Amino acid sequence: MTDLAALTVAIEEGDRETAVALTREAIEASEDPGTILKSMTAAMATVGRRFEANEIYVPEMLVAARAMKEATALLEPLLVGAGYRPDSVAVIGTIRGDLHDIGKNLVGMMWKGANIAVVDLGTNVTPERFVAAAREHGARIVGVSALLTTTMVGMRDVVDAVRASDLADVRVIVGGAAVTADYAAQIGADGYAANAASAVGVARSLAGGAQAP
Ligand code: B12
Repeated sequence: MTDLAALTVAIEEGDRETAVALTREAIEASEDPGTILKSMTAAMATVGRRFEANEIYVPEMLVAARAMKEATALLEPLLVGAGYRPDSVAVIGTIRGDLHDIGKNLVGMMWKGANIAVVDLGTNVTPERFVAAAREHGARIVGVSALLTTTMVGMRDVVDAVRASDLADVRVIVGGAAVTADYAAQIGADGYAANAASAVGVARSLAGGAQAP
């Protein structure tokens, strides 16, 4: 059995090599991907707490995030699964001014795993780009991520831009550590999910069985 506690520590310490090796080992040992993922996200929670307590600074947070990204990339094929046939399309991105993308990437992976085609716009995405990409790809879902209290206010602009466009069937789902269900309701978003697993149910119910073009 893989030492998943050691995986958590490796990510916290930004030890990419160990994090990747332990993730490979866990996958080869057929550990449940959800359990592996939990041990990774636990590391990010600790890193956040330590940053807040001024025990670590941005560089340490950055190396931890890099270790996390490399390790989660190995999990993607397992989370997405084989025989992927999309039945709706989502565009997803991190809001303008915000560079955090780990949570957004996980939501994208879970959506792909749920047969939703995902167009990932990356980070620092303007409302106009969300709308243009949704139109271009015939998306039913626009997923917006924000991790900062200073950037989450921009989510309202995405909702407003979608409403002001000709995309009447597009539903906006918001999430990210800074966002709450109350805030989502306040800005008029159609959906909110606190984590990548619950984002699947929310997207499915809002996509309403629309077919990919
Ligand atoms: C890693 C990290 C970084 C990395 C990001 C690297 C990367 N590629 O993402 C780096 C070092 C770059 C960084 C920079 C900064 N960071 Co930072 N960062 C973090 C940290 C430690 C972890 C975030 C993370 O990846 N979590 C793990 C993922 C899995 O969780 P998640 O993002 O919340 O996503 C889940 C849910 O929220 C949800 N979700 C997420 N997105 C979406 C989208 C949709 C549509 C849905 C439905 C759901 C959903 O599902 C996800 C999976 O379950 C957090 C602390 C924390 N606990 O959040 C601070 C944190 C977010 N950062 C913080 C700060 C202050 C900063 C900086 C301003 C620091 C600085 N002084 O420069 C900069 C800002 C840079 C910028 N312009 O964006 C603060 C924010 C405070 C606030 N409330 O505004 C935090 C909370 C740390 C703290 N406790 O103070 N950071």
